[in-house]
Amino acid sequence: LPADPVSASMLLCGSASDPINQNLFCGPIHVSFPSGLTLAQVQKKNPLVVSGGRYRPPDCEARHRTAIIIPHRHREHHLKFLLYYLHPFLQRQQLSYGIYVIHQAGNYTFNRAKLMNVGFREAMREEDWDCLFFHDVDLIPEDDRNLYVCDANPKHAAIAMDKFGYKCAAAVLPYKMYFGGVSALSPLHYLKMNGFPNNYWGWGGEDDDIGVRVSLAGMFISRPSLKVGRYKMIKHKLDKGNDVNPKRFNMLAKTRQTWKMDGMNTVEYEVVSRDYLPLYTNITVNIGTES
Ligand code: BGN
Repeated sequence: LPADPVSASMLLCGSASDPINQNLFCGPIHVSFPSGLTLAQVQKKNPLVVSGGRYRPPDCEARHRTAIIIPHRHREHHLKFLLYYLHPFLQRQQLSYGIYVIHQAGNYTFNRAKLMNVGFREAMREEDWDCLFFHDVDLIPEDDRNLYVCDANPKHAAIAMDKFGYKCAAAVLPYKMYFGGVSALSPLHYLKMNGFPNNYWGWGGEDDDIGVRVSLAGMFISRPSLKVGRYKMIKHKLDKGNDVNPKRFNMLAKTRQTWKMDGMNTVEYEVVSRDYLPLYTNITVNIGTES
């Protein structure tokens, strides 16, 4: 490819001689939920974010290209707060980024992991992202040092949540391995584990399945420190259309047999609409029903 004359002359973000890289990181972030916040206000505060929720640092060339994938239905209120915090947070990290909201059409039982598979395919179709953050809509990162870039292994970023008293989830849950909330995988990691399962309908277990896939595919889970991987969860009631999945224990017991036959290689869906909104790309998708 011919060199782009603009970017060729631009300094890599984070270079020692990059003057705007000084004092960007402030460590802990105070997270509260201002009442009356509107998307128009969020937009106004982020003038450099362009159509589809895309951004690139104006004065240096980003070292990383990160896509944020948010599975969604009926959580507009939470999405607004997440965007309010996430846009400035990602800009302080000098990332080139895009935010994708994958909205499940219809009222059939929610399927978080399948929506992530859709997000992966649709985001990669648009751009050569080097890292994907699979992000619950109700989790707000609370520390600027929590870098939204990929590691050599799949990363579990949401390791200390207020709902678990900011303790390591392994100390709170009845099992050691927790991979829920927010995780970061490179496209290679994602394809190596055949993506995520498509058949977990309703709440629970899909994140555990994903965690098991990581190790079945011969990878490890990397984590930030407890101090840095902190998240505040926006309080909410159990969602309609996302009942606890009673089959999750049986399904989890079979991940070793199923992971190669169910995942990115079998995902089927129909994109209903794709809208490049000011703060995010909204992909509404029909993912069918349980077979
Ligand atoms: C676990 C759920 C996860 C959920 C966490 C945190 C299951 C499967 C049986 C082990 N897993 O218990 O899906 O993210 O709680 O809420 O229910």
